[in-house]
Amino acid sequence: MTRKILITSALPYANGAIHLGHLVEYIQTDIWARFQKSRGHECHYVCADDTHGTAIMLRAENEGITPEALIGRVHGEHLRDFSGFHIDFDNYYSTNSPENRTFAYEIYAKLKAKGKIVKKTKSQLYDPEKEMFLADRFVKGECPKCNAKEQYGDNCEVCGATYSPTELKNPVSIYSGATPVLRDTENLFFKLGDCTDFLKTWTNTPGKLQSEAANKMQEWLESGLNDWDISRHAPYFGFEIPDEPGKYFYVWLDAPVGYMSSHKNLCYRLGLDFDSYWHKDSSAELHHFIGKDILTFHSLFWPAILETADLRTPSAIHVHG
Ligand code: B3M
Ligand code: ZN
Repeated sequence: MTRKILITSALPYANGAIHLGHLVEYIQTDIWARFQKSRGHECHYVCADDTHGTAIMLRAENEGITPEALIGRVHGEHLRDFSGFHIDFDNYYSTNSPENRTFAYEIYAKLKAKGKIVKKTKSQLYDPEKEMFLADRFVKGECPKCNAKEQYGDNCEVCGATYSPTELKNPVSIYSGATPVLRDTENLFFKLGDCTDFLKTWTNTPGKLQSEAANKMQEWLESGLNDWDISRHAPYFGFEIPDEPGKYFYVWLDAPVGYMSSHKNLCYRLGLDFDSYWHKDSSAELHHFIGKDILTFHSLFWPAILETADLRTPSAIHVHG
């Protein structure tokens, strides 16, 4: 029987070069894709650059160019390096594409219509000189537990403590060196907790995850799932959220949607039936190859979002170290 198989590797960030660590993943995925193709299956291997977020915006600013110019240049560099290693993508696209905007908006509209988006105000660190909110890794200070200096806002590399950036002692913004102030901000959250039963079943379905990955996910599920903050404030390079001026989708909301967009763009070029792969009861297979650091995004947030948006969920997530 001919299987329909869609294969992806994680989308590399568009703020730096491909290195050997990346190739661990692309080469193994490429081997698997070639194997499935050689067996005569209808098989496509798609990927894209992950182009949004603060890091890319600031990198462009430092280079004195627009984010669009930066991601355009990096796209060329990534393609050159992948083809140099014979990584044979059927499509290599970009998350800053019209398809990706359309899908991100459609999925968000669906989540909202189902009452799964809520607004909440939280207190966040703000750089008064740069006039922007600071993500966890953009503030440094002293660890609240062991007082080690020069630690990021999410965890301490000396004692391993995890904390929120507001707990850092003597915090400074890594952009301007200014002392951040606390500001209330209204953010949009996806009610991930409502998907707990679905995710318990999904992560334990044989074949979805390796047992080590499934076990790791049980820890998250047992400790309870928090609502997921999917919005970021301007200035931000990404897609502005419909009817929410000044708020943008957090890069991790539209990044996995990039798998769909790259596939959609391929289907358009080859005249293939995109919906037959992505509708809720599709018998086509969807395989994601990823590194372990991004497991939660692929085995919790992504299936939860697909399920809530009435789309198919992944057949399997293949995780490497
Ligand atoms: N760009 C993070 C990373 O490269 C991220 C992957 C996106 S996959 C949808 O580790
Ligand atoms: Zn510490």
